[in-house]
Amino acid sequence: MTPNTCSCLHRIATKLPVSIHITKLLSIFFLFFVPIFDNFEKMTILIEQPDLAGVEVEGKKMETNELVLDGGFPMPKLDAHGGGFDAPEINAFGQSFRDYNAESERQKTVEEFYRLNHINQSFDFVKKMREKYGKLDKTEMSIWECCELLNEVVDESDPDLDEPQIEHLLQTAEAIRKDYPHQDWLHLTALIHDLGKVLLLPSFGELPQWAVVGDTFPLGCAFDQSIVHHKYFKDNSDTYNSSYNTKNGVYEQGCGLENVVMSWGHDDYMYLVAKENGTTLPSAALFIVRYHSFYPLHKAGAYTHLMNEEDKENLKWLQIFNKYDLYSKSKVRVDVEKVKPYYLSLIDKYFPAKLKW
Ligand SMILES: *[C@@H]1O[C@H](CO)[C@@H](O)[C@H](O)[C@H]1NC(C)=O
Ligand SMILES: *[C@@H]1O[C@H](CO)[C@@H](O)[C@H](O)[C@H]1NC(C)=O
Ligand SMILES: CC(=O)N[C@H]1CO[C@H](CO)[C@@H](O)[C@@H]1O
Ligand SMILES: [Fe+2]
Ligand SMILES: [Fe+2]
Repeated sequence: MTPNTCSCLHRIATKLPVSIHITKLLSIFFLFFVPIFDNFEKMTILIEQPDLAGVEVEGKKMETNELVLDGGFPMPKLDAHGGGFDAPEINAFGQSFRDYNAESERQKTVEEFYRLNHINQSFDFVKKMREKYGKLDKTEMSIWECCELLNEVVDESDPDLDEPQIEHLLQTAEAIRKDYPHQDWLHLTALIHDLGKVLLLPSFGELPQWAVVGDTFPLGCAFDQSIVHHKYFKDNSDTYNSSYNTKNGVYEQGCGLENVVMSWGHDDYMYLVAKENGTTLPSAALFIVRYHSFYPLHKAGAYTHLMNEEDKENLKWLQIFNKYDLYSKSKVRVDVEKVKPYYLSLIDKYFPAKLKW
C-alpha cells in the first residue's frame, strides 16, 4: 500500500456507496415488511438507513449503539473488555452478519485504517509534523470561515452524511449548551474541536486519513494494550526502541500530558492553532480539543500515570464532552442561521478575528 491509497475521507468513503444502495433497497423493503420480518429488522439495524427517517427509526438506531466516530466511519460500540474497541469481538460479531450487511466490510476498512496508523505514527513522525504545522503558515482565516471550509470537505467526501458537517458541529455544541447553559466556553469548544480535519484538504497538505483522524495515543512510551487494534504496533519501529518501549519511556511519572507527544492528527493540530493564536479559552477547553480522540485515556483509563493534577481536573470536562462527541447520525436538525449569531459572539469573545493556520 502506498500512502496515497488511503489518503482522505473520500477514499475511505468509496466503499460506502455500495452499502447505501443496498441500504436504500432494504429500507424500502423494511418499510413495507417490517411487521412481518421483525427478526430481520433487528439484524439490519446495523446498516445505515438514511431513508428511514423519523422518530421511530431514531429510537432503533440508538438501541444498536452504533455510533459515528470522528473519522466519519461508523463503528459498533462494544462494551466488552472495559469498553475498548476489541478486534476479536468485532470480528466475531461481524462474521455472523457477513452475508447480510456492510458491517464486516466496514470493519475491514476501519482495521486497515488502524494498521497504517499504527505502523506510521512514530515519535519521529510526530516531531516532524508538529514542527511543520506549528509554523502556521498555511493560511489566515476566522474560526467561522474554517467551519465553512470543513463543511466543503466533508460534503464531498462522506456520501453517508445527508446534512452539512457544520450542522454536526452545531448539533454537538447545541446539545451541550442545552445541558450546560452557563459554560459558554464548552459550547465553543464543541464547535471548534474537529476543525483540524482541514488537514485532509489539499491546501493543508492533504494528509492521509491515518494522520488526521482516529483514536490517538502517546508516543515515546509503550503502546498500551487498550489501544484499538494494538497488534499492528508490531510493525512500528518505536516498538523496538528501548528508549520508547517502557511504561514511562522518555517521560517521568506525573509529568503532565502537556509534555507528552501524542500521535498526530486533527486534535493536536487544532490545539496548536488555538494556543498559538492566543485563545482565551480555559485550559479545560484546550485539553478537550487536544485529547478528545485519546480513547485509551478517557475510555480505558490508560496512561493516567503521566497525568498531573491539572490533567485530572480537565479530564472530568473531557469525559462530559465526550458523551456529546459520539453522535448518532439521526439527530434534530439545527437551524444554522438562527444559532450563528450566538456562536459568532463566542468566537469574538475567545479568539482573534483572524487566526493563523
Ligand atoms: C505508512 O505505512 C505504509 C504501510 O506500511 C507504508 O507503505 C507507507 O510508506 C507509510 N507512510 C509513511 C509516510 O511512512
Ligand atoms: C530510538 O530512540 C532514540 C531516543 O532515545 C532516538 O534518538 C532514535 O532515533 C530512535 N531510533 C529510531 C529508529 O527511531
Ligand atoms: C497571540 C497571537 O499570536 N495571535 C495571532 C493569531 O493569528 C493572527 C494572524 O492571523 C495574529 O495577528 C495574531 O497575533
Ligand atoms: Fe468530534
Ligand atoms: Fe475529532
